Amino acid sequence: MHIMKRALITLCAVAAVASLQSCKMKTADSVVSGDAASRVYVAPGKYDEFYNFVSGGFSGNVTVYGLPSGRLIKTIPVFSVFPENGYGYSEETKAMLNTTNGKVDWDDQHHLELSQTNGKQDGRWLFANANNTPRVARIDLTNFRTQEILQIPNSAGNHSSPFTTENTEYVVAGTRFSVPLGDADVPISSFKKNFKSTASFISVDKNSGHMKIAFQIVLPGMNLDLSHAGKGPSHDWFFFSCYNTEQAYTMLEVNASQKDKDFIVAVNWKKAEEYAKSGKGHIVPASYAHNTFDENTQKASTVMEKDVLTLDPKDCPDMIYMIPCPKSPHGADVDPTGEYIVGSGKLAALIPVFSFDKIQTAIKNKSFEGDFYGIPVIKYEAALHGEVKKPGLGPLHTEFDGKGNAYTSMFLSSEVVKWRLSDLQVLDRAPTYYSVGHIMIPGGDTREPSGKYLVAYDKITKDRYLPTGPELCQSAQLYDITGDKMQLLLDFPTTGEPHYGQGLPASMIKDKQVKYFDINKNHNEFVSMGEKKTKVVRTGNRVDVYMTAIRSHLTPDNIEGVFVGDEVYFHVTNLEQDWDIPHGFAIKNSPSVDLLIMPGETQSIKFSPVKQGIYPFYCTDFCSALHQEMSGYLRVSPKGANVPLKFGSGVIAPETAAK
Ligand code: K7E
Ligand code: CUA
Repeated sequence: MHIMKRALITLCAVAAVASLQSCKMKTADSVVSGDAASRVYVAPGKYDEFYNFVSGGFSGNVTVYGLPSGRLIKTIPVFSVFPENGYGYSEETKAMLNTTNGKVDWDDQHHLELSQTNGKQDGRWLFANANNTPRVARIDLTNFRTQEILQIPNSAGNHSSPFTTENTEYVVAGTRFSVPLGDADVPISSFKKNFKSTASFISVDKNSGHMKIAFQIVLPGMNLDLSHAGKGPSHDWFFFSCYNTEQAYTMLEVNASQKDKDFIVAVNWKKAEEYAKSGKGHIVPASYAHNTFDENTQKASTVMEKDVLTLDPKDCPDMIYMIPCPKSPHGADVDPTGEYIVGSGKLAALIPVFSFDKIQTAIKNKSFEGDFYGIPVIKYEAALHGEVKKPGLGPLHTEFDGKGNAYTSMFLSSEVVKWRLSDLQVLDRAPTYYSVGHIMIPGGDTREPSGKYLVAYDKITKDRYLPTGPELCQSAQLYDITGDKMQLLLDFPTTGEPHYGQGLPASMIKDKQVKYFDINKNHNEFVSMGEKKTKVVRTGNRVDVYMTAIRSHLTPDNIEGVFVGDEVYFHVTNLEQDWDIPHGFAIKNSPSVDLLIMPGETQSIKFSPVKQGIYPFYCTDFCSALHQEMSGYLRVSPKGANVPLKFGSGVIAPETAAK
């Protein structure tokens, strides 16, 4: 009762302030100053200054925008199939989506993190998390393709992921939903006893980028929410926010908001690493898929992993400490110096800022107020640098400009609040339209923020764009943060639900983009090295079509002798060796989608005809003036018909018929 009442009062207060705020916000027009347009204008033919990688939320994929223009330049398929280029449909990429539950074609993608060296962006890889079927992906920034996807066992709601340490030693994955280990079948009401949260540390190979779960720390049942690695002096540490330390398993809205404070979980990953190496861990059975795309064979394959090394804090003293943090913290963000750790209590009326120095002193002096399942809980005051008072309502996420300032998104009061790390004074506030989630400053979670722009990713847009029925777009908003006051410059709609984003100077990666794949290095087992090498091969009811594409024809373009019930694989090699000349491939009535084959690459699609007839196929990408001519016919005959296998271009020559 008491709790309900308190929740109600909070809600009323929030509503009152929110309505006040929204009255103020109606004057959106007036907040954009006269020269905003010229500051986001990127003239035709000119490049943007930054790449902005934006998580796709329930779209499962990642989108790439240019800043400051806000122009969408790319969708990178990661966890969801992508009909546009055949990702997840083609024989080469299907295995990327394998899991222990079969092929999972969708996910909820929240956070992105760029690889780092010495705490700075190095422009090598982009990591992405999947919440729903716990996975972490690695995207190569020379070709903007997903190279690797690693499933996370003993996890659910993989939310505090994929944040990285300063040299990308580890990418982390923490459980939002606690679950019993090993997929055990237990009553839900046995949460306290059986449910665990886990923090997985995934090692990343310095050269290849290959990921491996190095160790998994098993924690009491609670909800790990977000995380960030330490920097500089706090290099060895990782900080996770958590909520539901009440350990509720039903009606969390009320039951997980009872305590005044949850925790920031401080993990000394260097210590954990030592414990893992010195045999303090336990290797336990666990099955999870590890999918890798091999550039050489141009094909994804899956290895089913069999075990994982777990660490129990009980066996590993001095590895983990809890820091009380007010009211269901969400973001856990570390400033560029590595000294300040900002917790953002979603329901708190202040922002607590912790000091790494003080945390270390508190540990040394054992300034503890008790323990949580054996993990020492540091006294709040002993860890606290200070509190930002009355920052706004519903603090979620904080980024930094590298000039001693922090910016926190306020979900409930729909604003970004700028405050100073040293004295915790609020310096400026700018409205967002509306209900901002994450914010992003290029490099804003590294040692070296660029400090020029801030992008707010908004959950609700209401009246900001032309209405499109009940489903409205979500949106990003670009602010100039070079002056004392933040200045709104631009709105641009996003794909799916944008959560976190990453931004990096275009100069860091634009000149190392792969323009086409070297056909001489194409080791796809179904490559056709030239038109003369094209063929059609029958093996039982499997038919392999080795096809080439070059402006403006497909070879072979006539195929006969295929029957209902056959499994036909089209392996299309794009022979072009020129930038921006992909060819597409689609065949009539194919339930599978299009392929989009890059120059020098081979891609394959399976087609199982269920009816006799003539099936046209064609290039789907307008590649030349004669693109419309880039087509052919497949003849499908009834099962058992007396039609010999023939293929060719021009007239089908009898000598091409298979023996
Ligand atoms: Cu705040 Cu999933 Cu990072 Cu969204 S989370 S906003
Ligand atoms: Cu090739 Cu159109």
